[in-house]
Order: sequence, then C-alpha cells, then structure tokens
Amino acid sequence: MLKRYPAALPFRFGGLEDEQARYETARAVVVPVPLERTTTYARGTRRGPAAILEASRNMELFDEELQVETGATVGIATLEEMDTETGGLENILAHIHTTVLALLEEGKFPVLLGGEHSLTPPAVSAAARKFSDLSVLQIDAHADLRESYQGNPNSHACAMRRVLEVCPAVQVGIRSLSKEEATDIPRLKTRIFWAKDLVGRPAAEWAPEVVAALSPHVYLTIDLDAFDPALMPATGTPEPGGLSWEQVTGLLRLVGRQRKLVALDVVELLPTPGLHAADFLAAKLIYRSLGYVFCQTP
Ligand SMILES: [Mn+2]
Repeated sequence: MLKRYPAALPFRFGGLEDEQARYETARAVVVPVPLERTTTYARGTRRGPAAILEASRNMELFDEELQVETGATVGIATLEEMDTETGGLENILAHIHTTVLALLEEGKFPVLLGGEHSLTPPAVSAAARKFSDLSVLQIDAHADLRESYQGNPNSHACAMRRVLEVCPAVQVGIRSLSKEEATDIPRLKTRIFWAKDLVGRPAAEWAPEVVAALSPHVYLTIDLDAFDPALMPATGTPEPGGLSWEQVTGLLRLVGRQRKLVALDVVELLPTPGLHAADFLAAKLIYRSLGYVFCQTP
C-alpha cells in the first residue's frame, strides 16, 4: 500500500494556502526583486528573495505578540520573481516603478523583497504619485546619500539621495557615511537618528520622536544591515554597532499605530550557508510588520 505524505508547502510567502494567497482578495502582495547590479563588497543578494520566501515557509503563522494569524487575516499574495537580468538597470528600475504603481492603484500593499537597495527609489516615486504627503522611513546602517557612486547615480549607495528628490525621509540606525554625505545632510530634507544615540536604549525612549518626524503616509525601507551584525551577519556591507530586534520591532509597532504605511521593502539580505537564522529574521520581520499595519487594535 502506498504511504501518503503531506504535500509540500507552496513556494510563496508564508507557504500560505491558496485561499489566503489569492491575489484578488489579498491586501498585501509580495514582489521578489532579485536585483544585483551595483553591489560593491560581498555579492549574492540576488538570492535574497528566494531565501526569504524559503524561510517564511517555516514560520509559525500565528503571531504570538499580536495574537492573530496575520496571513489569514490580511491575505498575502506572492508574485513571480521579477526579471532583473534582462536589459539595463534603468529599464529594470522603470519596471519596478510601474509594478508598484499598478499594485497601489489596485489597493494593494506592496512588499518588495531585495535584492539591492537601488530598488527603493522607483518604488518610492510610485508611492509618491499616489500619496502626495508621503515620507520615507529608512532603517539602515548606511546613509546612502551619495550624489553618485562609481559614476552611477542609481547605485545602492545613492538610494536615499534619489529618494530625497521625491519626498522627505527619516533615517534610523545610521553609522556609516562619507565626509561629503555628512557635509550635505544639513541642507537635505532628512532627519537622521544615529545608531550611536540609539544603541542600548529601548525603542520606547526614542521611537515617538522618529514617528513625530514622519508625514501621515509612510513608505518603509529596511536595509537589513541596520541590525547589529551579531544578529544579522548575512549582508553585503555589515557595520558593527547596530540595532536590536526589539528596537526595530518596537519602532515599527508605533509607526503602524500612528501612521499609514503604504508599502515596504526589505533589502540587502545576502543568504549565507549556515546562517539561516538571518533569512528567518528577515521573513519574520516582514510578517510582523504586516501584522503591525493590518492587525493592531488601537
Ligand atoms: Mn542601504
């Protein structure tokens, strides 16, 4: 007699069942963007989206903090991995822009999985077309404020400089930048919360000040190197002295309560053999964030 095995979970965010992942009814839509064109140190972030999806299939779908099954409550669809190999970088960025805009027009909450940080500006510019009072909350080790890097204004190192051409920003966890960036900051539409001022302090002490600096509609971009590398070693450009899980989730909990998040991206995961805890952190961070957006009772 044939032994019956359970079917493998579908390869989509959370491994959700068809009903909870149906595009038509899902409020959140995951877009895997394995972009890797301008990385400058360790390479491999193109494998980031697949690693996050794989880890997410092993998550408990009940959120113990929010006491809710976020996937079932929200509905989370997962699109096919975007083609980031064909054509020039500018074409790919344009495709990211039109994809995010189309999702927002259909009332969806886009969740972009990177891939390198250069995917953020075209997504932000799409959100800014829909929400005129948009600001960007960036959680990152690096300021990413260079005017141009290695001759490329679309480099990952310029992501936030491009964002500031569209809307203001609040940057949290910053601990690495060039002299030129530091010189430019006072005249840019940005507010910086330096890692050195946050490390060791619970979010409750400083998160209200971050939230107060944000406009009503917020695009969230999380560069995973914002976390301390002891916790998140799997990034291409790690920096010591980073944020904790409790600090980041504490901040996002408050943002979810007090502002309208309209889209998010999680970028720069560099999947590393043996360090699957990092992939899992990224997956749970996304799931928890969706819970903060859709499942918090005020
Ligand atoms: Mn970055």
